[in-house]
Amino acid sequence: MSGLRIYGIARTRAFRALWMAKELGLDYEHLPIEIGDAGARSPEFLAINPNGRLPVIIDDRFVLFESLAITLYLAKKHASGKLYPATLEAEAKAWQWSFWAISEVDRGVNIWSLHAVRLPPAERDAAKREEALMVLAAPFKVLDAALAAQPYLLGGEFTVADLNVAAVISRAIDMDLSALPDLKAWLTRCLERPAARAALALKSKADNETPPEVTRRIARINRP
Ligand SMILES: N[C@@H](CCC(=O)N[C@@H](CS)C(=O)NCC(=O)O)C(=O)O
Repeated sequence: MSGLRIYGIARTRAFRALWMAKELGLDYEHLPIEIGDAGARSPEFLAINPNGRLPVIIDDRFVLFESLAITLYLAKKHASGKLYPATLEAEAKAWQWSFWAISEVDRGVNIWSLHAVRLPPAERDAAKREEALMVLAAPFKVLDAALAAQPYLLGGEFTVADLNVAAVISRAIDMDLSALPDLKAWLTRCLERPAARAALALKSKADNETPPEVTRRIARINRP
């Protein structure tokens, strides 16, 4: 046992850490904590992550929050020179794509999926869905163009940069991506990896078991 604990139900951004742990073949404990007062905002959890959000990991006694900081840390610790780039420049490119994913596309994909897939049909807001698609249009074109030139974000091999961006936009696989063929092919390729499929199975199970009131809460607490 590596002493790694991953907190957060797989429906949340904990999916990203779970995918990385599976990609690396790590032995870990998954604590499928729920959002809100029953889980991530309980006094015990706030003592670990004062943000009250998921995911967080404890690796032996090292505590880390922010999903993509977690994946970068795990990749660097366990797969330097493989999943984690060996050169300074390639490492910086992995950071570039990771920060890009969080700042440019994370929120839009989340809002789109709530109002296209996850909320009960009668509660989906078409205006929010359309606005999310408008916000995503320009960055998705950038991603599509980057992937027209090479099969993966840093070149010929799958790395933490691909895992981070593909994990952040994984719910976009349900969008009509026909105008973005290189993005679509790359996202499909990434999500078909055995580690991704195993993590996605956990995510789908958690999605299917999520009561509508939790999904409503997620839609309510989404920051504007
Ligand atoms: N930037 C953070 C965002 C974390 C986040 O917002 N997590 C959501 C679940 S996916 C959460 O815990 N929401 C519950 C809340 O804010 O009360 C990360 O990537 O880890």
